[in-house]
Amino acid sequence: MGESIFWLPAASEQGEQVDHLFFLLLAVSAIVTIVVFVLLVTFAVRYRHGSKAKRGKLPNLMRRELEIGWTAATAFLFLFIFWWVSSAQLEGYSPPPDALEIHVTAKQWMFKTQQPSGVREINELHLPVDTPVRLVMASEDVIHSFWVPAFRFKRDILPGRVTQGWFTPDKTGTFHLFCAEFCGTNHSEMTGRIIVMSQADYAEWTAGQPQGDDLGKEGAKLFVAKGCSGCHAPSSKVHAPNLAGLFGRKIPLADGSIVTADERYIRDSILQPRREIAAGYPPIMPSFQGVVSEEDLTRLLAYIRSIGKETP
Ligand SMILES: [Cu+2]
Repeated sequence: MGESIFWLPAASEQGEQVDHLFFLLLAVSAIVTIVVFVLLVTFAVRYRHGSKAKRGKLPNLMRRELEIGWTAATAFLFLFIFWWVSSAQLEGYSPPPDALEIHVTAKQWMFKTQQPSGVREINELHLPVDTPVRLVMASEDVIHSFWVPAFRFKRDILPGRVTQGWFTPDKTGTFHLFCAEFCGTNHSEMTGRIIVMSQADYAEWTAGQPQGDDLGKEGAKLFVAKGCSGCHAPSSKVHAPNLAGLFGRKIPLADGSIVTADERYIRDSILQPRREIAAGYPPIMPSFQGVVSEEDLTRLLAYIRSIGKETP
């Protein structure tokens, strides 16, 4: 379907699936509405006051079959929709491991984005086409929401938490980005552009940008500057976990449970280190709440992620 004031064509693989689902729901609603109205009008005419239509009971057998028929049919239809929606939703939470990682920091009233190469943008994001993109998002103040209508992608960005989401743009072009959560006075101006380019154009664009340090390198500097390395460096005399090889591993906790060392866990461990203590370590780490900014956290996370592949 082409673009019109009623319809914005999907520009991501996931968006097409959302559209199919939307049209299925629309068709089901339309069919039900039509059936109800046709029966309503037919019965109103047929059984109007004084008409000679038969008004006796239906035969018992037919009544039962009708009941079973429509109950089973609607139950199966809705189970099918439930299965479809939930599998699409769940897929939305498990990005492919090779997805391009984009960090987004939202604040009143802008989106700051950073590419794996270190390139930073404000209210803009350049992406290559046909490449899965994973967003790792944090807020510096209030709740925002990253909404790209053409990608059928909307995910809240919450203060105090890392949220993630992914999509695969499959058309080149420029697409609107909106904040979809009322976040203060200038919320309506919190908009931006997603520029999807061919892979070659994207490579050229990246090469032409002033290269910032990549996030991981900035994180490595912060790791020393904020004193993390004092305890977490392999040479340290403090009994603290060595962080090389940590990312993505299953970590046994002091309370007997097991967590995956993902962004959520590492972020919480920096801000609330007493909450989930790794088994075998004393709870001596101080909280870095208020000491490291949301953007610094992003850098530290990128650094810890980057050394995650090294064997400890
Ligand atoms: Cu906002």
